[in-house]
Amino acid sequence: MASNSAPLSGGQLVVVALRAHRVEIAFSVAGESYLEVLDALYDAPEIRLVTCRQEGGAAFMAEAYGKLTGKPGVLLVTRGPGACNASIGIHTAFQDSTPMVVLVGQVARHQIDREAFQEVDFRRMFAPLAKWVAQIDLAERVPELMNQAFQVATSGRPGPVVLALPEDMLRDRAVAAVSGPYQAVRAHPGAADLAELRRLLAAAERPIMLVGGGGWSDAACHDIARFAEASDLPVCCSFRRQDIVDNRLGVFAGDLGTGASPALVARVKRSDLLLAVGARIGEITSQSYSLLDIPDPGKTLIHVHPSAEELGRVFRPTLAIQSGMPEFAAAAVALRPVPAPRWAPWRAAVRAEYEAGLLPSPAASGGALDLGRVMTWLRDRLPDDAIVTSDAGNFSGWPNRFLHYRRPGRQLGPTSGAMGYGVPAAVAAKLVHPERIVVGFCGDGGFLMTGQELATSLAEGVGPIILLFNNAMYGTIRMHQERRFPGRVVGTALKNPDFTALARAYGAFAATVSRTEDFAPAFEEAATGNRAAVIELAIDPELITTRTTLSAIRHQAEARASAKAEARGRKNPG
Ligand SMILES: Cc1ncc(C[n+]2csc(CCOP(=O)(O)OP(=O)(O)O)c2C)c(N)n1
Ligand SMILES: [Mg+2]
Repeated sequence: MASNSAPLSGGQLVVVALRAHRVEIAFSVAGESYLEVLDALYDAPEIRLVTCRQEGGAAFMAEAYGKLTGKPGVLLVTRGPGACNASIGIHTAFQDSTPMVVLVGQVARHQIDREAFQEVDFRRMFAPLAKWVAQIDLAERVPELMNQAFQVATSGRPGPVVLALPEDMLRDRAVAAVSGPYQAVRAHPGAADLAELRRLLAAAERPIMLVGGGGWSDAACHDIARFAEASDLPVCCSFRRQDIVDNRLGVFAGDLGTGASPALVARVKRSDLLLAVGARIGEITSQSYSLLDIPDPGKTLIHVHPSAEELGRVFRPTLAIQSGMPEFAAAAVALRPVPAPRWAPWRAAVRAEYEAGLLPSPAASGGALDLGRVMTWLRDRLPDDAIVTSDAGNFSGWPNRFLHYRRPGRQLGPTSGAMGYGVPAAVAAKLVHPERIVVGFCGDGGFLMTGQELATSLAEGVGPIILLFNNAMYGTIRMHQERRFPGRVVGTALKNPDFTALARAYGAFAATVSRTEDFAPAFEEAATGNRAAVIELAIDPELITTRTTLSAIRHQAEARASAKAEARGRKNPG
């Protein structure tokens, strides 16, 4: 507890609280509404203030920091416009269960409700986007509410907290005792829960574990993998959570993302017991709620989640266990393994299908730039501690399907599906681990949403490697368009700038790769330099997913449409 007898300004108290909660880094775009906080940071060089170029990028950096470290990502933005730009990262932190503390400047208290300059009622604006929103109206309450913000952001199901800071409150002076650091509160599984889990598991024929969600430490990941191995339990993971269980282990079965393997989806449907640990079993992971029936899942469902509110929310579990991930994983690994489980052939078959999926699909192979071969090379090249970040878009199917994730390496991707995540997340990851290789995957669409944060990366002297998949379109949406409205392309074609010239203008290393054999040398050159690098991959637009082509999708849609028309014609002849 740090007590100060001399009065401090509200802004200084905010920074004293940041220190008390052991904040090492904060991401910001400056604003005149919180000058007092900035000025107090001038005297706190131990907090690295990263000056970003747009609040969306800054918010994604704070989110990626939270996802990577488990500690709240701290974001400082100005009132209305700053908060609006930042909202995408706050929404992502909410959907992705990432701890984050957002400090937003606010108009002076005596001007509130006049629609003063840039005034927004942040409680209303962020109500459905954040885990908690508050405004600090009294300087003496800064320590209390900052403490509450860090507690709420990290406890139970982690998430983003927004604190509005009226500018006159930041100027007020107060004597206040600041306490910290926060202590994240998490539930533990009970002995009866664990005994019931073991009993249900022992009775199963075709069990499968699904790991996902936030709040996993490296130790918890290690423990849950050992638990799976001890009972020979196949483990899949939820959307963009592939780094929880080492993908090279014989128990790992793949991911339930947007490009999930049809074989894995079929296995999860056929399983008689699903042990979901940490995953919400959201829309993407549940393959549009098709994996399980609602509300009765139609199989034994054991759902372990840090939040009581999530358990039984959509699916009614046979056994619900409220627990933090480290607490559950430690208890699971201490359980007596189920003896000689009868599902060994089931686990082996699931794994064999995953391994078969690592062979590139014929429809998406060959060509001057063979992405299957590029990804296979990268899988072998990346060290164990590499951090892979991803934007949202169809290109992400390539790293998701072909790379091997594991701790301490990480996969940082927006389960919210927010475009623009890849570059800022890579910058944030490289700030945390400058000694590691950080590779950020982006499409041409997503890159131009937040690619300006390359400037931040150059300014901070950190060099992630950005792989830019340029197919001159919003490919994901074009794919959906061809499925629903074949041949009617609208709003999805992109006319791009010269990406390598753009990257060089930022001071980054840049190269364009259009042949398989040119990828490795370009990557090695990027990896040996210590500045940001952009490798543009000239993608054949036909290669719309890792499994099929754009024309195949269009032809299937046309065939479906004509079969439907024919059926209609038979019903109403003449
Ligand atoms: C911020 C945001 N805007 C729009 C979308 C809808 N959306 C999803 S994927 C996508 C296209 C992505 O294009 P690109 O980055 O080029 O990747 P590609 O799909 O072509 O590989 C769009 C527009 C989104 N998910 N997020
Ligand atoms: Mg694209």
